[in-house]
Amino acid sequence: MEAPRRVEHQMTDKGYVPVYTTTVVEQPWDQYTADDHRTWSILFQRQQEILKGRACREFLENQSAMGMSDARIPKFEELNQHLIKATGWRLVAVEGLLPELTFFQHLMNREFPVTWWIRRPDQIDYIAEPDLFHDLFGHVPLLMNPVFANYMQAYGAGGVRASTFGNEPLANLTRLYWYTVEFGLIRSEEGLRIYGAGILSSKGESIHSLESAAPNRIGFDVERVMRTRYRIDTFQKTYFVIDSFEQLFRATVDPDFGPIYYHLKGADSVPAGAVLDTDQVDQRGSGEGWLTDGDV
Ligand code: HBI
Ligand code: FE
Repeated sequence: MEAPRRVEHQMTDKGYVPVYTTTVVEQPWDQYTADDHRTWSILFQRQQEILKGRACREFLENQSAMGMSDARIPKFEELNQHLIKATGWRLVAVEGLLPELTFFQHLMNREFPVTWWIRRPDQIDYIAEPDLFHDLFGHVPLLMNPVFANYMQAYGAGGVRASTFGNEPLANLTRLYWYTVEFGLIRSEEGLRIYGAGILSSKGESIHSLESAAPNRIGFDVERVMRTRYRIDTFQKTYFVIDSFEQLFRATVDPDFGPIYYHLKGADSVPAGAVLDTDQVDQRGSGEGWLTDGDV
């Protein structure tokens, strides 16, 4: 078998562009260098510290239940034993970003694609694309939770369906993923907590999302979320807050996605930082530090 590649964004004459790959590979665990394990270890320890009292209980409990630790980069096979038992999900190793439909098909089949390679030491604080740390540390623990696991599968199935409906439903669905799976907050008895993997794998945003006065924090509404634009290169201007994973699952599965797209068809999209009259506002952001370039 060919050695897995490390597929990253590439600089071209049109700027920095994402490169897609569809291959599923074996995790080449023996190829990780001492630097790779050290990067994992540094990031793991740093986030563990920050996420106490910030990440939702389901994330923290399942992370230790799976046996993830700072000692070394985990072996997917070992994690899979826990995951398969808990929810029937399974990790598959990939070389980088997948095309949307391929990504949705994996989710629909309860397979979570995890990038096999980890960022370089000079990328510790920021990398544009998903790497091993983001995918594994950020996304995988919650796949142990049965309700969240069902949401992810339903999302994938919705995505496969949406890909036959055209670009608008796909954009709507991508926004839903962004504002829930990647940047979602959840209310709990102990207070507001993080469940979105994009936040959980970022030192700065873990603090910003919960404690900063700058962003909006708005109650989750599936159609509102699907209309809301976003940008990927700065902290979010708005976070959407769910009450429970059941709410997430219900909102996206009961109505099916079909009627929602029909209802949304042609509806104006909403700028990332906007607050609407119909919003349930937990915090109206001060807007401090918001970038105004670009269309969001
Ligand atoms: N591919 N490997 C990988 N990981 C992702 O998170 C991912 C992807 N391809 C597409 C994608 N995410 C997004 O389009 C989601 O919004 C669905
Ligand atoms: Fe992600």
